[in-house]
Parts: sequence; structure tokens; C-alpha cells
Amino acid sequence: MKHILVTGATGQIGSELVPALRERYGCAQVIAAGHKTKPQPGLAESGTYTTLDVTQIESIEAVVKQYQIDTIFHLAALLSAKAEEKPQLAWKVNMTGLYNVLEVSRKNECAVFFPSSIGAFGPDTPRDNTPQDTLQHPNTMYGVCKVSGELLCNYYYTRFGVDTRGVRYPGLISYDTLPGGGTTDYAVEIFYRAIKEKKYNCFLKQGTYLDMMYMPDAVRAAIQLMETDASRLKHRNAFNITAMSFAPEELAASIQKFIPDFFMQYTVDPVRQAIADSWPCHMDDRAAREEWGWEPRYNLESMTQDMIDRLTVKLNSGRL
Ligand code: AKB
Repeated sequence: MKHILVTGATGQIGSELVPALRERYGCAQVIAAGHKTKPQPGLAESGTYTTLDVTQIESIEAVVKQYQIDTIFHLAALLSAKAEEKPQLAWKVNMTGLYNVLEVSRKNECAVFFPSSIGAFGPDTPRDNTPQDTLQHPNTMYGVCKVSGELLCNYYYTRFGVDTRGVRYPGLISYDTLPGGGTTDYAVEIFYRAIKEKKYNCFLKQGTYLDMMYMPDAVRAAIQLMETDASRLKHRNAFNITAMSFAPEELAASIQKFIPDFFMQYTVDPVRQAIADSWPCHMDDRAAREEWGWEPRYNLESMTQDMIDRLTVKLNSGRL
């Protein structure tokens, strides 16, 4: 990876992946691209930032040629709940965007990282110990795009030799940038509310177990997979990876260890609850562990402690 492009750079993953890549490969080597004209200050100050609409293939090609890009981390996408609200837009951004990135990569010999998701599974997938290779019949637009994206990436690898790789991310928890429009967003929002108001109204019901991961692990996974010697990979798109599995009440209990008077109540959102009920509780990520050495560093307790520490600093500096 010499010249890297990150699409969706202003989003939840991008805003942390870009600094990690810049630290590893040099600021000048990593181009951050997003649809916002005004990105977070850090992104534009530490290197090049460009606005990019991934539905416009010519714009992607122009950036790839201008900066002699050889690797694209393609993160631009609508999340699950947003995609249910706006399915036509989701198809356009999530699928046309990916197709455009793959076509540009085919012509310009770029490697591609594509983040799939637990959303690529559906109601008939085994929910416990979800296998790497199993039934994938999602019933959401987000899931349809993710499973199609996995297949399209595989196709570009086998048919055209494009070096496509990807993971199935679980819900991601982070303190830098809020996710927007996901089903697992409760696991981020809860921390903001716990620290500011000591209470949270959860939109998923008790007992809803989902796979989750802290952002430093998610960022490390993307970089580690892209750096792995290709000869080690049997799967490419997309590896199950997980770090923890919990239900909302268990996350609340974990927060209460640090904020004892934190209180959680529930007002279930039927749309997001139905999405969550169609997703795995806990994926089997042995293929990732065996093929490229995946191993998470954070569990529920260490993630909770770090989130509270970091968000408290943010609150005290007036940025929360
Ligand atoms: C969402 O909730 O939509 C995402 C995901 C699990 O892919 N966080």
C-alpha cells in the first residue's frame, strides 16, 4: 500500500481509519474522501481531503489517477436503519458506489477493502456460532447490498484479479464520530447519555444479543487484513470477525460499574428490533483467526472503561 484512498472518510470508521493509516504510511500517502464539504478538522489538517460522490465513477477515477492510488478502503455507505428508510438511495450509494470503485480498481490495478457486516446474514442464518460459510438471505436493503457486495468483490477477484478483501463487521463502538442510522447505534449513544444525563432510553429490547467490537480493533483488523500475504487467504470476502456479544442490559450493567446511578429504560423501535432479530448473536470468526491472525484486544469491560475515560475527557473539554 503506497497511495491509499479512503472513501466515507468522515464516517464512524473512516474518521479513525484515516489517522491510523496516516500514522503507519505517512500523511501524504493517505487521501481522505467524503461527501461533506467541511470534514472534521483533523482529517483535512493532517493530509489531503477531497469531496467525492461515489455514485459518479468519473470522480473516483479522477482522484485515483491524480494521486496514483493503489489501494482503496471503500467505506462510503448508508447503514441499516437509514437504508430501510431510503432503500432506493441505499442501493445507489451502497451498490453503485461499490461497483464504481471496483471498476476503477480493475482499470487502475488497485486493491480494495470492502466492509461487509453482520447485516449480510438473515433470519434463516444460524444465530449462534454463525459459520463463516452459511445461508445468507437478508431481508433488509442494507443486507441485500452487503451480501451482493461480498459476491461482487469475489467476482472481481476471480474474474479480473482485483485484490479484494473484506470483513463482516459487527456493531462498532467508538468515541470519535457518532454512527448514523445503524441498528447497533444504541451501544454508542448509551455512553453519551450515561455520561451527560445518567439515563438512556434504549430502542432495542432486553435480551437482544448482537456481536460488537471496539473501534481500535476494527481499524486494526482492516489494516492487518490488507497487509496479509495473499497466499495465506482462502476466503477474501468477507471474514466473520467479532470481539464480544452482549445484550443491552449487560452493557448497561457494565456502565453501572463506573457510573452507579446510571439508569436504562426501553422504548422499542419495531423497525430496528426486527433488523436486530434477523442478525447473528455471535459469529464464529475462526477463519479470520487462522488465515490472517485476527484477535481482538478489547472485551466488554475494557471497552466500557476506555469509552467512559475518553468521553469524559471530551465532555470536560466541551466537545461532547
Ligand atoms: C448497523 O447497525 O447498520 C451497522 C452494522 C452492524 O453493519 N452498525
